[in-house]
Amino acid sequence: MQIGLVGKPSCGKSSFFKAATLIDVKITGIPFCTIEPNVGIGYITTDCVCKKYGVKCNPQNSICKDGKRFIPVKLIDVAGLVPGAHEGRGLGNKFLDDLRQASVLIHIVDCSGTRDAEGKITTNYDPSFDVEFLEKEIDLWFAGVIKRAIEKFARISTSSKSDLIQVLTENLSGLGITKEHISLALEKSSIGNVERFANVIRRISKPIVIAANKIDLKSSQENFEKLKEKYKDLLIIPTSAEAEIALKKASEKGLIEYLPGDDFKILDQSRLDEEQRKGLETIKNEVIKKYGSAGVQECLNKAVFSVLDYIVVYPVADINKLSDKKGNVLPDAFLVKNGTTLKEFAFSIHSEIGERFIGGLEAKTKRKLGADYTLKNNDVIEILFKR
Ligand SMILES: Nc1nc2c(ncn2[C@@H]2O[C@H](COP(=O)(O)OP(=O)(O)O)[C@@H](O)[C@H]2O)c(=O)[nH]1
Ligand SMILES: [Mg+2]
Repeated sequence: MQIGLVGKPSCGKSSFFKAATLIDVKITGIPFCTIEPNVGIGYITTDCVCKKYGVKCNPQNSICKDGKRFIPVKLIDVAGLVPGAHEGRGLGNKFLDDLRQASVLIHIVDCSGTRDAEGKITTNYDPSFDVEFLEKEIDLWFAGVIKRAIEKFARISTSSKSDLIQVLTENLSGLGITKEHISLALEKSSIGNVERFANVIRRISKPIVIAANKIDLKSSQENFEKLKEKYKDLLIIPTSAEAEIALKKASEKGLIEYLPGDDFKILDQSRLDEEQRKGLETIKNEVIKKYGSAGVQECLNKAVFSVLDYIVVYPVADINKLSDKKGNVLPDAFLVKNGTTLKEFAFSIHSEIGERFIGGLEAKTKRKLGADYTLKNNDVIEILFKR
């Protein structure tokens, strides 16, 4: 699964990316400093089931720290988008292309009001304009592709709905849009109004979470309240990418105890210099006390669990030992779409396991499970298949 980070130039995309991945990327405040997208691994966090089962786990492709499981996801930091991007302004077409495979977008909004729509320094800028223009640019980009697909459909002179779905699927698959997305969108809207249809299908295939960024600044805090008031149906999470970077750095140096998404604790006051002490104090007072956390982790988690409606499933080779064949306890944590059946899950692990699928066993109840069993959050599952 891929999460796309989008927003106008200098809103803090690269900072958010760095905060989430700890990959050193260019952060400048100069618009268009990122041209090639940065791709990296960030983590979704959840309470690991090791606590519930009273075992010490031994993750292979994820991390468990103090009972918190860190599950990797791919993040993509795309260059800044400006009004007119869908027509190619500011290399907009290329940048939009970089977003094709994203399942969900985090729109980083500079809430401070100190940057205009192009990322240039200004005062009293209203960030709600960004919320609207960015969504519109993506919708218009979708609309362009959909229009071409509809023209193609008109040429093959048929009016059957399944042919329409077929043509749309072929033409839109490059945008990460599936047949299911298209069927769902056609239930809600007709293709008669292309722009509306584009909006509906974009909401389904690339929903947006808003990161109200730079929340450490006073002007951002006022603008954040206004945004929440204005867009009651949007998920808006206050973030300070800069604070998250500072906390992770301080934690790496052993200066503080910090798990992403939580509060932090200073380990030894005497090891901090004056600048560090002041910085941490500001983060505590302006960010943590007011909003609970630096927000970056919450944004990633909400994107996956609330917006995409994913759950976590732990496949094992032996439900009694809760381990794989090599004895690693709770080795894997998989993110799967809520509603996934056991057999679909088997296929997603490996096509061969899917083809040889017999059934499954659930660790807590030791119950036998059939192909149609719907996976639940935190299930520990052994899949049975013909050897
Ligand atoms: N105060 C504050 N500044 C930030 C925050 N995030 C980013 N910035 C600053 O905003 C400017 C642009 O950041 P950058 O990550 O390069 O933005 P991008 O162009 O969207 O990738 C830089 O000067 C950052 O230091 C934040 O959370 N708080
Ligand atoms: Mg950047």
